[in-house]
Amino acid sequence: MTTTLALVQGDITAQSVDALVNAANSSLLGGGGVDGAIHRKGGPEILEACRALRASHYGKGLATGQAVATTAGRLDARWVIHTVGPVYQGADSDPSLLASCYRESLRVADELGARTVAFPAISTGVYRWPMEDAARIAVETVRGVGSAVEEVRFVLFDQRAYDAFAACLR
Ligand code: AR6
Repeated sequence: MTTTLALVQGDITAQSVDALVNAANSSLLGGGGVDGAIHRKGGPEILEACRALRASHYGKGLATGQAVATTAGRLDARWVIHTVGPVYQGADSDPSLLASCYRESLRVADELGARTVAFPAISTGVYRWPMEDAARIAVETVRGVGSAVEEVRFVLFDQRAYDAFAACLR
């Protein structure tokens, strides 16, 4: 089955999907940007689930490029898939780690049986990955993954991000 790629400009926490992807950090204990918005709107159940995951599996933190799911709390979704994007480091950056976030998130989504998945533009905020490059990596990776997910929805916060993703989809 082919996965449909959709683009929306807006707030990822307002999406109604099976799974929302969170641009988290390795602590899994929250932060700013998308992460802050997801925890604020989803409520304390998500943080509780993250703490439990840390205690059981990720005492040293979730590695960059990996993904793990929790409840979505009060969000209009069944799961939040937390993934840790790479911090942009200019020429020393490793695009395969950013690609891995999309691939691993979709692998987790498949395991869960999620049919609709919303992604933010991972690593393009606090982690400073240039938007055009991040958009290309995101679109190419999702297109290349064989997943049972029916719809991947990229939810872009502003016009510039939307335009960058739209250019890659054309
Ligand atoms: N919905 C959709 N996109 C958003 C939203 C939202 N509500 N809020 C911000 N964005 P960032 P990162 C966009 O910083 O770069 C956190 O503190 C934003 O404009 O959320 O992967 C974590 O805890 C940008 O384009 O994630 C980590 O420490 C994109 O989402 C660190 O930030 C990603 O920005 C992760 O940094």
